[in-house]
Amino acid sequence: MALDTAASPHSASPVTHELRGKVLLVTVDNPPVNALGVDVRRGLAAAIEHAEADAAVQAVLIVGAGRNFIAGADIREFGKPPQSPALPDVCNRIEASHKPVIAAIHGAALGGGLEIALASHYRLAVAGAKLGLPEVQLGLLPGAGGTQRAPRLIGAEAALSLMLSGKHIGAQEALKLGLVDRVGSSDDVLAEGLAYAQELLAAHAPVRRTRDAQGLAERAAAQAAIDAARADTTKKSRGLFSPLKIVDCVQAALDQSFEEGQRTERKLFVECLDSPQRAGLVHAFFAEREVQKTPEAKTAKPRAIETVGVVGGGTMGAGIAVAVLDAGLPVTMIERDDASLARGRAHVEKVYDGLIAKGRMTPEAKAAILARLSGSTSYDALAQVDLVIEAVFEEMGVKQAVFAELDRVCKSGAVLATNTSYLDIDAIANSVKRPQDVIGLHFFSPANIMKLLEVVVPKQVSADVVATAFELAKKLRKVPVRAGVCDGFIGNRVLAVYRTAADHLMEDGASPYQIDKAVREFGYPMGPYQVVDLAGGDIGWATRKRRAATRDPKARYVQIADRLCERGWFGQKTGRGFYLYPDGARVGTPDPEVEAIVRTERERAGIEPRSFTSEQIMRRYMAAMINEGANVVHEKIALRPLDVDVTFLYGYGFPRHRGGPMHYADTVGLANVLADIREFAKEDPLFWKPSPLLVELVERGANFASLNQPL
Ligand code: 3H9
Repeated sequence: MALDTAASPHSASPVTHELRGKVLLVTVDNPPVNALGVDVRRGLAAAIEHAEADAAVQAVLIVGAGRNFIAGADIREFGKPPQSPALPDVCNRIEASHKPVIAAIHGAALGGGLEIALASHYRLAVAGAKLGLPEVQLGLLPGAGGTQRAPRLIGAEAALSLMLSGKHIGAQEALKLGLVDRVGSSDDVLAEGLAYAQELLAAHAPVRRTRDAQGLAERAAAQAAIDAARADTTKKSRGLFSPLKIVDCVQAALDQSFEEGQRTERKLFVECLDSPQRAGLVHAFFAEREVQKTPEAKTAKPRAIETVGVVGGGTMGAGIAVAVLDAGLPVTMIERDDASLARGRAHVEKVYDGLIAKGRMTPEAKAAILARLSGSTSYDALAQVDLVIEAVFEEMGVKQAVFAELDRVCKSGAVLATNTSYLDIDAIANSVKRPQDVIGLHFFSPANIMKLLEVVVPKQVSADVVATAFELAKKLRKVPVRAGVCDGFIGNRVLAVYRTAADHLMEDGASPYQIDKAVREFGYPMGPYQVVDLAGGDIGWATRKRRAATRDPKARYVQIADRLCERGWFGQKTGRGFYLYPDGARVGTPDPEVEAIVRTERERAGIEPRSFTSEQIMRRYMAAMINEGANVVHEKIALRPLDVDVTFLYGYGFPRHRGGPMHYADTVGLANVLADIREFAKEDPLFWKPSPLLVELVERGANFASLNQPL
C-alpha cells in the first residue's frame, strides 16, 4: 500500500526515528498530547516504510514523547477537508508491516492513539497509562479500525463496554482484558519498550496481527453481548446518534470480513462526523478547556491554599465541605451553636455513609477523611485558614454580618468567598476592609457532585484571588466559569428568564407535563417542573415573595406555582407539587388537581388556552434562554458565548450533544432566533425584548462562535 508520506514543507516532522540496535525507535512528538494530525500520520507511515526498506531494522517500537503516548485523532481537524494519509490507512500500514511493531504506552493512549496500538503487533503499558476509546464522548466511533480490532482482540462484551462508556482504563486492567500484553515493571517507558522489543526479537516472535485475533470465535456469546448492548443503549442513549452506530460496527465485526467491517466502520464514522451532535460535543470539549483560561488565571499567580474554612453546615455548606475534603484539604466548619454544628457534621457524614452503603468507600477511608474535618462555634477558629467559603442564609444582612466576623479574625491574605446565588457581591466586598480579597464561589447543589463552579468576580477583587479561585476549582475537579456580578450571575439570571417563558406557555395552554416532556425530548434529563419538585417549590416561592416589591407591575406574572405552594405542595419532599409522589415515589405522576388549578388560573387571567406542539414549546423556551444568554455576554457578565454554554452544560443539565444554548443558537441560525423573538414580542413586548447583541450579530451576518476567540 502506498501512502502519502511527504512531510509538510518547512516543518520538521513530529515523528522521528532512529536505530537502537536492531530496533527502529519511532517517537511521536507533537505537543501538547501527540494528537494524530496530518504530519504525525505521514511521519508514522514513513517510519514503517523506512523500517521495511532498511535491512538493519528487525522490529519497530512506537513511543510518545512528553506525558502521553498518543491522545487520539487531532480533534481540531474534524469538519475540515480531509488530508491524506487517513488514519485507518496508517493503522493498516502498521499492521501490514512484515517486521514486528511494538507500541509502548505511557500516559494517554486514547481513541486513534489506542487504535495505533491495536494495529501494532505487541503492546506494553507502564503504570499511569490511560487507555480508552472515548470517541463516543465526541459523538463519534473509533474510526481507524478500533471497532473491528478491539472486539477481535478482547471480545465483543469488553470492547463494547470500552467504546460505549468512553472510559479510560489503567495498565493492569488493560492487561487483564488482553488489551496489552505486558505491564512494565518500571515507569520508564522507553527502557521497558526497548527491553520488550529485544526480548521479542530474541524469541523470534512473529508478526501477530490483531485482525486475525480470535476474540469473536465464540459467536453465540458475542451475539448475546451485542444484543444486550443494543437493548441497553437503546434505552439509555437519549437521542444520541453514535452509540448505536458503535453497536452496528461490532455487529459488522462479527458478520463481515475484516475489510468489509472496516468499510462499514468508515461509512458509519463519516455519518457521525457529519452529525450536528459531533459538532456540539467537540464544541463542549474545547469550551470546557477554554473557560479555564481567564485573563487573571493567565497573568496572576494563585495564592497557596492549604486550609479551608466553611461557614454554615446546611445542605450547601456541608456539600462544599465534602467537595473540599474530597480534594484532600482540611476543613474547619463554623456554625452558630453546637446543635447546628452537629447537624452540619451529620450532613457530611451522610454523604460518606451513602458511599459505604454502595460499597464505594470503606469505613476506614471515611474515618481518614473526617479526621480532616474540624468544627467550631467561634469564628476565631478561622484565624489561620487560607480561604473561607461562606454558605449561610441568602440575605444581605446575614452575609454582611458573617463577613464582618471574617474581616475581624482572618489572617491577612486569606481569600474570603461567598456562595451567594444572586446577591450583590460588590456590596458584600464593600462592607469589609479588604474588598480585594472578596470573591464569589457559586456552587451548585449537591455541591460535592455538580461540576459547575461560577467564579463571580466583583469590581475590587485582586487578580491573584481570581487565579486562586480557578486553581481551587481544579483541585476540586470542578469546571469554573468566570462571571460578573449581577442578579443571578450567568446561570440563575438566564434560568429565571426561560423559566418565566415556560410559565407563560403553561398559562397560555401547555400543561406542565407537556412542557417537561418537550424539554426532555430535546435532551434534558428532566423538565423544568420536575426540577422544581426535586429542589422544593418553597425555594422559588420565597424568592418570588422577596422580589414582589421590585417586580415591574406591567410585567406578566404567572401565579400557578404560588397556588401550589399556598397548599403546601412543595414537590417531592411533601409528596406532591406539580406532580404526585405517592408513597415516597421518586418519579412523579401527573396530577389532575394541578391541571384544574392551571385552568382556574387561566380563567382568572382571562386567557383563552391555545395548544402548543413540542417544537413550539422549545422554540420559546430556547429563544428566551438564548436571548438572555446574549444579554449576559453583551453586558460582559460572561466573557464569551462559550462561557454561557459551559455554565448550562455543567450546571443546568443542558444536553451536551447540543453544545450549549449559544452553540445551539448558531446551529438554528441567529436570524431565525431573532425572527422568533420578534414574532413573540407582538404578544408581549415587555418580556420579548431582542438582545442588542443578537440584533447586532444578525445585522453583521455573524454568529456567536465568532465571539469565542481565545482571550
Ligand atoms: C479519535 O481519535 C477518532 C479516531 O477514532 C478515528 C479517526 C479517523 N486533539 O485536556 P487537556 C488539547 S477522536 C487536539 O487540558 P490533560 C486540548 O484542547 C479523539 N487537541 O490536558 C488542550 O489544548 P489547549 C479521541 C487535543 O492533561 C491540550 O491538548 N481522543 C486533543 O488534562 C491539553 O489537553 C480523545 O477524545 C486532541 N485529541 O488531559 C482524547 N486532546 O492547551 C481527548 C487534547 O490549547 N483528550 N487536546 O487548551 C483528553 O481526554 C485529554 O486531553 C487528555 C489530557 C486525557 C489526553
